[in-house]
Amino acid sequence: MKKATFGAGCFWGVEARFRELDGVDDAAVGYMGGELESPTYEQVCTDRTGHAEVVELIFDPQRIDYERLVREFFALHDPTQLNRQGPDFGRQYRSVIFVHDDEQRQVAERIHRELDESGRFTRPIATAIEPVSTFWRAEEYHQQYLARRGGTCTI
Ligand code: MHO
Repeated sequence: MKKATFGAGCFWGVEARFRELDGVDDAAVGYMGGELESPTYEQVCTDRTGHAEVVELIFDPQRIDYERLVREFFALHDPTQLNRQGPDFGRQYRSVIFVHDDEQRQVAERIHRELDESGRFTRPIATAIEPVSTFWRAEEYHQQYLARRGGTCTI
């Protein structure tokens, strides 16, 4: 089993989308990439802690490879929006891939470059590629939020 971590706006919808994939055995939402230890949702929402809302995936590389996850990531949000995703504004909604090792970094950079050069988007890809740091698991009511409450997300 391996881990992958992505930020692509409001984490409710991102978690729901990744959970649908065969080979993704578990997913949890949380915060990464900021200064404060053990941040709360309210703190992250102020855009002062530097964290992004992220989804941490546990996947089986025999059944789904990292490249496929990165392609799904780019497809499920608009990676050209800087510090924003749809109606949600702030650094906490930034588009970011937190890479766990060099191999993940190479795949993420290659697909980022490929998409930038493809002409598929009229604006440059704003997605940051950052080294993984502490995953602060979000409050339980945010876990599988859409599955439990019904409804959809804006992305
Ligand atoms: N605009 C969304 C953001 C939620 S997401 C967990 C809402 O407040 O409903 O950041």
